[in-house]
Amino acid sequence: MRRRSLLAMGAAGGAAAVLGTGASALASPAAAGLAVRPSANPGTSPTSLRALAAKIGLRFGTALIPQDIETPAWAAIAASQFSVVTPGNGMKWQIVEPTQGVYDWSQADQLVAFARANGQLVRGHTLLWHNQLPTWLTTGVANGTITNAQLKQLLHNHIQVEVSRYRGRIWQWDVANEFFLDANPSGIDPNNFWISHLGPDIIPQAFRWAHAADPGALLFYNDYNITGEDGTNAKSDAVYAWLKQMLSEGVPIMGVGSQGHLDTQYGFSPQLFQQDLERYASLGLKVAITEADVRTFVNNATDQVPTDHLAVFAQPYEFSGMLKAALAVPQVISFTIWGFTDADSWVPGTFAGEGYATIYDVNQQPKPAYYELQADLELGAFGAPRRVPTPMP
Ligand code: 9MR
Repeated sequence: MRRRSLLAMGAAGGAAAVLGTGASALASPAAAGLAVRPSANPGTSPTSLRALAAKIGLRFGTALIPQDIETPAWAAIAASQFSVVTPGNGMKWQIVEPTQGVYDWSQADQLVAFARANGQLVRGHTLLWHNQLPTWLTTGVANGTITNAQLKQLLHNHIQVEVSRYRGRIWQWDVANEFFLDANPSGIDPNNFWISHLGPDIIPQAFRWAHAADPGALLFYNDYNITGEDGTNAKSDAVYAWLKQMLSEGVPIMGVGSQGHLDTQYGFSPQLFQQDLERYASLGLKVAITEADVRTFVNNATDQVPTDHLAVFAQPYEFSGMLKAALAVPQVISFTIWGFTDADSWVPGTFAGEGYATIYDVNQQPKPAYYELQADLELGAFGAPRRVPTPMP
C-alpha cells in the first residue's frame, strides 16, 4: 500500500538497484539449475519454496481464497510450495457473521482443513480491523441502535467465539490490523472506526481477549508501510514506540507483522526494511512478513504484462530484497505472500492499471520473482541463521 511521493525514490538508486538484479533474475532458472515446475505432490520436491525454507526453520506462506483451494491445479501449487497459509478473507468478521448471531465458518473451515491435509500451519487474519465489518454492525453503530457499550461487548464476543473455535489450530493470529496513520509523525488514527468509538485501549483489550481464548497462539499486530516503505520511517517509529509501551504494560503481544505491499514506482530500501525488522525483534517480539507482493503498471488486468520493461527486473528485485532482509533476522519466523497467482490477486481490482504483483503469472506459471525467491532460500539454507523456536499449535 503506498502513500509516498514519487520523488522519494531516488532515481539513481532505484535504477542501480534494478540493474543490479536484472541479469540474475532472468538467468536464474536455467543457470542455477532450479527450473522446477510446482510439484503435484506436496512436500516431495526438495526445491519447493517450503522445502528450502524449512532448512532454516522458516515457514514460507501464501494467502488463499476459496478459488485457490477448489481449483485442483491451483491447489497443487498451494499445497506443494507453501508451509503456512492465511485466509485472504475467510476469517474476517464480515464473512464469519454475515447476519448477527448467524455464523458461516465454511471458508475458514475449508482453509484450516486444507492446511491440516497438507502439513501447513495457519495464520489467522484478522480480528480487529476497520474494514470488512458486517453491514449489520456498521449500520447499527451509525444509526445508534448499537451503543458503544454494546459494540465493545459484540467485539469481545466475536473474538472469543472465533479464537475459541480454532483454539489449538492457529499458529499466529493477526489480532489487530492497520491502526496507524500514513503521516509524519504517525500514530494511532483517532478517526479509525474502533478508536473513535471505543478509544485506543480497545487494541490491548483485544489482545487480552484473544489470549484468554487461545493462550497457545502467537498474537500479532499487523500493518503496512511499517518497515520503511513510507520513505521517512515515521510509521515504523510510531508502531515501534507503541509496541514498546504495550509490552511494558504486559499486553500479550508476541509478534509484529509487516505486510510488505510494495510498488515498483516508489522504490524500496532493503537496508531500512532489515533495520526495522531488527528493531522490532529487539523488543523480544517475533516478526513475520505477512502479505508480501510487488505491483507495477501493466497492459491490462487480464494479461498483466508490465508496461515498463524495467519492471520485470524491479519486481523480483524487491521481492528478493524483502526475503533477504527477512533471512538475516532469525526472529522472522514466516514469510507470506498475499496470494501466489496474478490471476486472483487483489491488486488489479484496487489499483487502476496495476498488477503483476505475485510470483506466478495469470496462467500459474512461475515468474522471475519465484526463481529469485527460490535462489535466495537455497542460499539462505547455507548461510542464514536458523529461526528462533516458537510455540506450535
Ligand atoms: O485480499 C483482500 C481482498 O480480497 C479484499 O477485497 C480486501 C478488502 O479490503 O482485503 C484484502 O486483504 C487485505 C488484508 O486483509 C489486510 N491488508 C491489506 C490487504 C489488501 O487489501
